[in-house]
Amino acid sequence: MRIYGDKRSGNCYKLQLLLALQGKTCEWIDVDILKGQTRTDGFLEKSANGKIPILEFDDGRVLSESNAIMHYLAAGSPFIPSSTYEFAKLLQWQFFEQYSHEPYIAVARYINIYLGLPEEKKAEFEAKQAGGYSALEVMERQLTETPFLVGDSLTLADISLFAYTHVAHEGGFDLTPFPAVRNWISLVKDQKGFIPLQG
Ligand SMILES: N[C@@H](CCC(=O)N[C@@H](CS)C(=O)NCC(=O)O)C(=O)O
Repeated sequence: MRIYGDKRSGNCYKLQLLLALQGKTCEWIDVDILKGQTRTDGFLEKSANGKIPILEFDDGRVLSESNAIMHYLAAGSPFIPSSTYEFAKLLQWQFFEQYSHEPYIAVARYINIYLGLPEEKKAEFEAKQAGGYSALEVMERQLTETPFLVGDSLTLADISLFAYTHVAHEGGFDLTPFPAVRNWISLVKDQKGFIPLQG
């Protein structure tokens, strides 16, 4: 089993962090998205959507989408709550991450960190700010009530949202007005096995 990923990518870091928190390792194959390595015929044959991360099994099966891969890697672990309500809450946060958080905060960070904030991308970068701040407000509200997104302990929801929230400043976001989010970032960093994003 191997992961194809880019160590600067938050979506790929989700998997590295989850594995580290579980004390597990997995073979890792570096993919350079700026060199178009997700768009080669060989890669598209593995995963038609042409994005990393992907998890490839020894028999050739492939899983894509970071949050789906996390469910595979964490099956049966305490990172997935057993109560139906809490499990659905976990999914709620992962869908929120993909629709209301990542398209703003991760994309602004991509424009800044990967592309170096070129002049022709500045309007797009600015346009991502309002949506990103709205997502942070939603998180702040929850994290004022509970230490983790689904209650008292860390779940996949926290790992999914931690990936880009803790580097939100790289997308131009100031976390100063979000004390509960900042406290939650510290709580995640304090987890046994925690590893930082290596990019
Ligand atoms: N929804 C996907 C998003 C994956 C994604 O956007 N990956 C980016 C890197 S973070 C990528 O592969 N970009 C290269 C490309 O689109 O060619 C997930 O969560 O895995």
